[in-house]
Amino acid sequence: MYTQSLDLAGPPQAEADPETDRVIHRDTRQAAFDARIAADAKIEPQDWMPDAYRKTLVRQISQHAHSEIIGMQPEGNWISRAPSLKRKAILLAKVQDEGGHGLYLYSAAETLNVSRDDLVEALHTGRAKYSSIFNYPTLTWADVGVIGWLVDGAAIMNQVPLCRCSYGPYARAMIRICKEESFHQRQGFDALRAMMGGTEAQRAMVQDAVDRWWFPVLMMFGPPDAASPNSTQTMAWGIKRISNDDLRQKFVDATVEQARVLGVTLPDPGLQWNEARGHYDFSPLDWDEFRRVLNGDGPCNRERLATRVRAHEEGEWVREAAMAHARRRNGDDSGECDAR
Ligand code: FAQ
Repeated sequence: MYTQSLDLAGPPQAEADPETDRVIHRDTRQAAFDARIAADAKIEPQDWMPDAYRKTLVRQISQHAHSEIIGMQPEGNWISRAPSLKRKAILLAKVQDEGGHGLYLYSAAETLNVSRDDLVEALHTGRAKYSSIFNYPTLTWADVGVIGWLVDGAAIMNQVPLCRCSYGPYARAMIRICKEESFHQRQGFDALRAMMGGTEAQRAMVQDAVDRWWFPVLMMFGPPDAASPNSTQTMAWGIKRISNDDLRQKFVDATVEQARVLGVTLPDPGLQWNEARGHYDFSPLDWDEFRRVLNGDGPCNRERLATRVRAHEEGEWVREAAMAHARRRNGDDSGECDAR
């Protein structure tokens, strides 16, 4: 058990210079923080942390939360058109899970002294990012399977190391999220396998979806390490554990065999086993496209944001009702109910 007492410098000196005192105090706290990071221990909300560490966590966790919430849209689009009751029930549960992930993550971000309203406002005004991948359209039912197989597959590859993140609330949220993401990945693979065992037209539909999603999925891992401004510091802080490029490579290596089992071709003529490296080589990605999508110019950016803002506005009455209920339960609302 550790407490803030770790951070306290001894009793104040009678003649202490407040400026020097503040510096020493800060140095002691910084040293305690550094020691915890070096020992691979968790930082908890009540612990002192450098402002930059807090800011980075708020950025990454909130972007992650926004991605989960916006990520409900591409698949949500297919709930009413799922090909069977079973697929519909599975998809409903999955999309609902993504909403839940957003809520765990907003809660984790709130432990860093930011308000959820401010985070949501940053998303709605375009100040905060969310994952590039959710700005691509779902044109056929096969896209839903491919999102499960490849998008959730990439998300798991990225998120399993985050279960060891140095910030306790984020790490714990990720453990739960990763368990659910593996179900998501498997249901996507299962839906695609069913289609690949179907008609020629169904197989062509799956191949077309794989062709459209493969490269955008590889960009989910972020820019190359050499062009990733945040990686060095976030890795030194134990937030990120594996670099963007290394995760991308792990994902490619794992996915090639899955594509073979499924019977689809990954759309990259440069994809080949490199004996010397012990990894698959793959073609360079189109980072101009990535930048365009991040700057709001992807195929669906405007639609995704407009849908999110509309849902938020239409949900105003639900938030009001929940607040009224909470006030009543706390006994600070003397208003009578119309009906009991
Ligand atoms: N899209 O210096 P780095 C999911 C930004 S959840 C948009 O390398 P960092 C589940 C980055 O923010 C998917 N922006 O940054 C699901 C930074 O911008 P800033 C989301 C991107 O943070 C499945 C700038 O570029 N997962 O799929 C992207 O060290 C199905 C420079 O980049 C997470 O968020 C991108 N792809 O590394 C839901 C996981 N890549 O803020 C529904 C947690 C980079 O400096 C359906 N996040 N940027 O202006 C992370 O692991 C990291 O934040 C990275 C980026 C790896 C995404």
